[in-house]
Amino acid sequence: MANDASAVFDTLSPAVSKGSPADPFTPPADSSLWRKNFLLGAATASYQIEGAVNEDGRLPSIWDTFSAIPGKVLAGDTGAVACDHYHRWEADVEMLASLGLEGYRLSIAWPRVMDAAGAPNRKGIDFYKRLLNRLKEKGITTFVTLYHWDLPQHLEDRGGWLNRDTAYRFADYADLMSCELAGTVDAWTTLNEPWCSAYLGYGNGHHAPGLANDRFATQAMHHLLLAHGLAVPVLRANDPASQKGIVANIGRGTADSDSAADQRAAHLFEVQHNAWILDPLLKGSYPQDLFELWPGTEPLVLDGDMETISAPLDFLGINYYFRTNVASDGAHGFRDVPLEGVERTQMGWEVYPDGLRDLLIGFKETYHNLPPIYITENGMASDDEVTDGRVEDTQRISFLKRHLAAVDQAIKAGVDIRGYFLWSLMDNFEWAFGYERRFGVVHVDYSTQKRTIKRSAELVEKFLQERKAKA
Ligand code: IFM
Repeated sequence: MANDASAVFDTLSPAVSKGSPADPFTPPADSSLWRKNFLLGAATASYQIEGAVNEDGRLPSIWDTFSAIPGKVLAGDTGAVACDHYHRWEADVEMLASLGLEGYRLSIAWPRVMDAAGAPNRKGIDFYKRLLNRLKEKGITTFVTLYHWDLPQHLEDRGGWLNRDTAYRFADYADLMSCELAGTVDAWTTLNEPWCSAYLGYGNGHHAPGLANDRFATQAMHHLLLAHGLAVPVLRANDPASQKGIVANIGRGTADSDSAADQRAAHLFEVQHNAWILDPLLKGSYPQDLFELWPGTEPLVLDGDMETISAPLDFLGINYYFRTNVASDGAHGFRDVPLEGVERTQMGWEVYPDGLRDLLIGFKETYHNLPPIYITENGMASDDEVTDGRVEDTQRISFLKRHLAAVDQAIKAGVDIRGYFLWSLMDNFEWAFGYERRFGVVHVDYSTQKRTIKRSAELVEKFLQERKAKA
């Protein structure tokens, strides 16, 4: 692309490149972010922040089980306490509102709201009712994810996402939640990042439940997408006023050389990361190239499944973090070739805003029925520390600004993008990396649960105030 987001950032914000504290965040005057209907919010997920895993009838989830196995999570961390949000939710909502954030994306813990027989757990449901009602009182737009990876363990014991029945249990859960919470949810998302649930959970075992088999991954993906497809009409029937969508993490793959083999490898990378999810949702079929990469792994698909999965969506949530440079592995696949001398985050992920823009524009070209898009997660981890009561998260400020510039460029290229959620509102349990990796715009001291607003959050707040003043 001629239009390089990093270059735009450097020209428009020389103060940032030079490390000046002036105002390294506020977008340029012509940015679409100034539109007052461009939603700016923050996101979290139940297992990553709630804690209280044994309270009020919550059942164990696959992440309770997985994180208890030595060696699965860095430093043996678990989500048992996390940010103690289950008890501190009122103060956390005050904090969110005080930052002027307009949207909040949260997830419901399935094992908190239903017992093993599928009956409602009133105490768990009431927690989310109180939380969502308070968010509504504060005028905050609510995006609620039904599944952000905390599958009830009793369902995993019966095969989890390898068992087709789990998709039907998910539709029952969606039915219960949308009956109970209708009117407090602006947008429902069925699943967060099915790629992670299927591939990291069943394909390489880095996430719960920790199974490692490509055939498992494709079957788990099919049942996850089926669960989504079964839930959408249920949500539509019970809560017609809300929007319904799904959230996909997307990855940019670039080729290490101009060779046809490396170009093909980059294509296969994006098939595995993006088309595997987006094709069934938006075209009603799996990309055949996936099965070149993983021969013999075609999932069992029953008549009517693909129609169920590809029913129209009101929006598509996109989570983007980094790109991967790849080369041919000499056979049918790709291998990572990490680039040297590029900017990286605490996760080791390359900072590459152009990838977000290019993928979004590419999706618009590939999928003629692409629904409106929300960037439901974007952000970075850094080794943030509180010094004299402050957290100067300079790299994050620059990261956010550059990625928002990439979003603006995609909008200007014609992609219908309606909002952006920071990942994350606060530091939290980063899955296999435990508490070491800090993604929040608010710092959490896990020994005291003290929250400290980072500089990035202050600057987002300042921008939102300016935007409000102009409206
Ligand atoms: O923390 C996760 C989140 O749960 C899902 N998307 C990616 C984030 C950062 O790894």
